[in-house]
Amino acid sequence: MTWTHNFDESPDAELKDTLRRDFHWGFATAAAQVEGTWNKDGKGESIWDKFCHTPGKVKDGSTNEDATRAYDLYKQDVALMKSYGVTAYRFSLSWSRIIPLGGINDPVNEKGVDYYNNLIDELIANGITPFVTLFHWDTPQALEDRYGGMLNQEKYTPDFLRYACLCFERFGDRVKHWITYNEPGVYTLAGYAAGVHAPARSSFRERNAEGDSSTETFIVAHTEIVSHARAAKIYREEFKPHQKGQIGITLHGNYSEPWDVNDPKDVEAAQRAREFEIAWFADPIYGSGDYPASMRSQLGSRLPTFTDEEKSIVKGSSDFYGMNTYTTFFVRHLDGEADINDHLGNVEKLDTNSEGKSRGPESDTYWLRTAPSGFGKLLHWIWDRYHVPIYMTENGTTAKGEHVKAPPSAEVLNDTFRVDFFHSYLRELARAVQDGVDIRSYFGWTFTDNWEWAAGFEDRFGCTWVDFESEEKTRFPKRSAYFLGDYFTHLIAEG
Ligand code: PNW
Repeated sequence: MTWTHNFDESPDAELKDTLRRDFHWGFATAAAQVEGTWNKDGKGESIWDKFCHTPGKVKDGSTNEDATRAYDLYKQDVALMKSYGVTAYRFSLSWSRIIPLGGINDPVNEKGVDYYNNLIDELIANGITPFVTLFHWDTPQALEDRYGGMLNQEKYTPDFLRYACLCFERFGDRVKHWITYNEPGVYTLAGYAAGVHAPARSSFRERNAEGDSSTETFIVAHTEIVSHARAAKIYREEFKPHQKGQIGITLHGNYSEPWDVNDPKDVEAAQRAREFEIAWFADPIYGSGDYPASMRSQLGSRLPTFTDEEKSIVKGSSDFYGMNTYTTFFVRHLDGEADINDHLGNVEKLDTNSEGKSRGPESDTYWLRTAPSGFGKLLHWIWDRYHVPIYMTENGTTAKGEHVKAPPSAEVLNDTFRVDFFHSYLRELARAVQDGVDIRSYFGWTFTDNWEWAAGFEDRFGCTWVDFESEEKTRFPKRSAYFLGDYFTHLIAEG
């Protein structure tokens, strides 16, 4: 079944040909969420493999052993993406598939390298530009066991750099768009502050046996920022001159609106919340070169400091701003001293504002509501503060009622809720471009329904419905996949 869309009327008519001719659009995925083949063809264990085999950690009790079987079905997937009209595909490499034990002196798994070579070749043969993320949360378990993974910056960094170099060497002749880390913030907040993601550490003993949310969260973030910068430096010095690619980092960030726009404390709190969530990583890399003053004043010495040498390589270490964003929250200030385990900036995040206005319609994911106007404001906020080209690397939603038995009905596949989400956000994106914001890509999250981390298979983010019960993980296109193709044809300038 296909659907065609018409954009001849206002306000879409005014947005025609707004995006640059070489604008990239497509879908983003992550290795641990789609590949499957978790322990075959030489792949080593990652922290997510361990996490999902620990009872009680994943909502539906599932594992990612098979996921969508993207490892086996990559040719079929590339053909399906091509039929959607994408021009680019963002995927991540599984570190422990390439170096099963992860470390600088550990052996390389050539079968893993072959898999990514084949995927990259298949994409290029089909006219699809690969965007490659080195790290999307799946640290090799062996490194966690050896020295505590990213908690040990000194031991971890050489291991990460060797992995990064190997990837530049083996894939960089064809990959011209590199992303070092996906959402270093969500990795550390969920894995070390809340303890609900791998490696499952926090101060909360009812949930995690070990960890300290008040310190480890910031230590791990520091390791990510500095090792990103070292990888970028090596790429720029040793690979970029002949490979001629770009390298950067992808940060998460939702928009924060004041709960009461007339209360200066809430206005300040909203800005502080944006700093704790976004500027935490973005200020050192794109801005002042250091952590925001608001964070230093709340966290004191629990927030690490950059050495002069670190500062000099971190600032300017990303060629572009890789941006993942999903939603907006209303933010109300809290009085008194912040809790020791606070990571938000001593604020409360709410679904309605002081006038009772909702932040948007509910999806099938508790934190995610459709909130396009916040997205438009966020694009301006990032552009005004950092002034670097923005690559949108993830954006998308779940929709209620899609968690059904196969085969899905025509009604389920006609995912108007997701179409409305994309439509409203892309209008904001195109308007921001008209206002002068430099945006160069958009990757929908995500290509197919997949294994949504601790939410298991219950949160379906795909533009393609997947029958997870079937051996073939049968794919059924949803309307939103075709919507994106049609709308980008309208928005991207011709020729
Ligand atoms: C991203 N938040 O994570 C990840 O990059 C994907 O792997 C993931 O599947 C996708 O978004 C959907 O969850 C996020 O709470 C998780 O704001 C949580 C948030 C944002 C991004």
